[in-house]
Amino acid sequence: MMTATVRTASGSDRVSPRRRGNCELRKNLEVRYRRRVTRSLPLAVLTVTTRSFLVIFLVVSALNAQTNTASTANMVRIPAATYEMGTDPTDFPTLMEKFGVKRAELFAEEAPKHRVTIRPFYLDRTEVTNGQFKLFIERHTEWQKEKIPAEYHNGKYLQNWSGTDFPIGKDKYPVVFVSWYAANAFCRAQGKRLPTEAEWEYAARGGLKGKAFPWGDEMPDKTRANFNASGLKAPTAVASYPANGYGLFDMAGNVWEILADEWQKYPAKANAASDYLQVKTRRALRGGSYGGSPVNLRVAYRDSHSPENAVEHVGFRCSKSR
Ligand SMILES: [Ca+2]
Repeated sequence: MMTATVRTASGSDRVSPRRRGNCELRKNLEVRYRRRVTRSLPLAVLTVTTRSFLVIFLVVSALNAQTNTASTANMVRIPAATYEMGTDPTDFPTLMEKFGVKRAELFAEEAPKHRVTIRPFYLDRTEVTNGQFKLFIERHTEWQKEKIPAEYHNGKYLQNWSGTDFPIGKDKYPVVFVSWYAANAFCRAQGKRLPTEAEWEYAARGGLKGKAFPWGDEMPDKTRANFNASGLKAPTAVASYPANGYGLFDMAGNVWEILADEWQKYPAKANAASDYLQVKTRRALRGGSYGGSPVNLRVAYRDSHSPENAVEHVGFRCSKSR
């Protein structure tokens, strides 16, 4: 078509005026058509591209929504916050009197009270159960008690289990005799992580400000938590006591909870380990246990142990960044 038009135009002296007019008309129409195509082509490409991106975006969003819904099941969303973490030393005398404690050093690790900011995150409603941990070791066999490398536990890992079976009837009980490494591995396998101390303390407060326990300032009793005065001398099934204001169970008592953080004086510095299996330093614990005194159940109380330690009164729960 292009070749014919050029040829006609170049030979215009030899054609009649009428034919010349037709040729010019055709030429004009072709120029207009080419301009229109040239103008509309990028628009068409843009429309197709936009539609493709929209379809891809919707599919990816739907997949993400499914993933988030699945991985945050049985978790509570804790909002972003800036709060006063820990205890002021001027409160030590009052605390000593209230809890019948003779040594101020018991509270020393909680001081100074300091302001921390946390980002929004999700936290498991309950401590991780035996039933959940069994599913984990069935998929990740390297964490079974017969296979776990010696450096990741103290010789008592899953001591109360028989092979891959937890004690009969204890499906909903918190898993214990787990090391910090195994707790980490479990959370990572769920797309989660261990909570930080700052996150855990804020979540334990359940929306209350400056209160001693997840429920307020009233002293613990056997209707509120599993601790030494409950007289059970063993863990209970998770969520056997009332939840705090955020819907979290057993933030006071039942079993101590392993946290991500290295044991440090306040204010602690962020110290995310690039490889958790290389960690050698002590790690923070929170919340007290079935054997703990009321003072241990306070939201600000701190304790710690070695990362390989697997004992009968320590378990964990997982968190997840938003
Ligand atoms: Ca607990």
